[in-house]
Amino acid sequence: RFSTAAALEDLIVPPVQIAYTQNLIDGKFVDAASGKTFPTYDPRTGDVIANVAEGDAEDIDRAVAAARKAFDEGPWPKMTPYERSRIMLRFADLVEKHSEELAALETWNNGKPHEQSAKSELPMFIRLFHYYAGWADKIHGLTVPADGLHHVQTLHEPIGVAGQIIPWNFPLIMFAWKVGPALACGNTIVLKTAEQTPLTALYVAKLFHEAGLPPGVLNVVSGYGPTAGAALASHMDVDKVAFTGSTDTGKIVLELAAKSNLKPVTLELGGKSPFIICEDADVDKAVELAHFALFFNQGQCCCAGSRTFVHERVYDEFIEKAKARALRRVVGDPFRKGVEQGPQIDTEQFEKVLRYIRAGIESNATLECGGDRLGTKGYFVQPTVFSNVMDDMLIAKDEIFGPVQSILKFKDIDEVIRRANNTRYGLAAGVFTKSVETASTLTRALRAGTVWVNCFDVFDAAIPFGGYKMSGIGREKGIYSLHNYLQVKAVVTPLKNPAW
Ligand code: TXE
Repeated sequence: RFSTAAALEDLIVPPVQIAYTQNLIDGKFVDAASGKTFPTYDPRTGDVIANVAEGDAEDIDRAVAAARKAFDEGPWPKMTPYERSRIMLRFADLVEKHSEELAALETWNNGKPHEQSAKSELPMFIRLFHYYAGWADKIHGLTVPADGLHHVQTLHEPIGVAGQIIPWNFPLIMFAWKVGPALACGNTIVLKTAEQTPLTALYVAKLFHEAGLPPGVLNVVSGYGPTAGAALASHMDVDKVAFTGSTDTGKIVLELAAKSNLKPVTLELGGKSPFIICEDADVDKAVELAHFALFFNQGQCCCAGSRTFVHERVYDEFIEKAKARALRRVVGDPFRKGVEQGPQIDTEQFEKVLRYIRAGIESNATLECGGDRLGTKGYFVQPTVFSNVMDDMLIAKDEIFGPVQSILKFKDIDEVIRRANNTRYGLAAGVFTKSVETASTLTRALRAGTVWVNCFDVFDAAIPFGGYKMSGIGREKGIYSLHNYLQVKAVVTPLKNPAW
């Protein structure tokens, strides 16, 4: 039932050239200081598509020096907010003009369906920069009614040089979530991309300079985590670090920040989000939404609805239909029209997903469908559904980050609240019900940074996103994201006449 071998044998050639592979430091493309490069791959085949400059501590040093200079000497933080906003809007226009190449490059390097890159992620990227450009001239402090004979006000100032480390699952969107608020607030940036997906960030950073961004304001370094990433997190001249990735690496980043200069850290980490289908649910709709909640982006979403809790009254019908839907899922060359699922990002992630599938089978969960790789090359995995999943099974506890749906049965609301919250994560949750009371009870009780009611994965530039518990620290997007990139300065001035 899968769209298989034929589609995978005859791959579509991506309609884009790879123009930028060097690091972008101080407004110029440069080789790595060591002269080294590393390969970046096409996940459809595992073939190398380009060799990219391999940045390490030395390149991070150079990039931080450029960002420091651009911050301390300007012009970026000293420009009027309106001028910054104009450059960000011009950048968004240029991205729009280059959308076709960027969507092709995103899919080529990441493996996500081209329709998703072109119709959803590029428009969202542009929307995010419009949103943050709008904030640039609306950031202001307060006057404070303090006791005593003083006039008190706060200035909201940029924090300085921001170090940003992003993952590979949404290379462009993660760029926008990090770079947008930092630039709107007047900071300068050193961004380290994920080693799997360096290409689109270099392309858009080049467009930013064409739009008028001064040199040194946005520096992009490609490279590995333990070298380039760690150097950025521990750099004494970086004033703030923002990270998205695994919980284990998040802990390392926090430790490096603490051990160096105590820079503030925001973290957006892993998840094991519950998606709760109540007894009054329209089963067909619930199946479709739960399927989307888990399988979207090859299951490579930090907020994936990866524990599907189904009320016992609708459980059997749900399983039957969830299995049928997974079997209908179209897997294949992500450049082909109608393909819903491309390959996993790389061999590590592919092996990890298959390992969890084996663990599910060994722990006696019922394998309803899938369970293996698809085809013989690249990193394609069959859409997989497990039923009869118990809370203590590995597949119910760990973040699999792949197309593997785990379905669990529940009896009543109190029980499902307790079980849904029984996790070290708390990124997101989904609730599916016709009852307002049930929805309100669940949304209050669930310990997660986002609760989607009768919907899932609704992302919007204005909606804050982030985790409770070990899913992270801080919020991205929306007004909340600006706080990550601002310092508050209290200014206290004596009054001459106490009466005033
Ligand atoms: O993550 P890492 P990986 C989860 C998901 C996935 C697992 C492992 O479960 O299977 O993490 O993926 C940089 N100092 N998520 O190995 O290592 C690295 O170069 C500083 C969830 O890709 O966290 C990359 O840029 N930086 C997630 C970024 O951290 C370091 C998205 C993420 O890589 C570093 C991705 C170090 N010592 C994976 N080591 C989400 N929350 O969306 C690595 N990095």
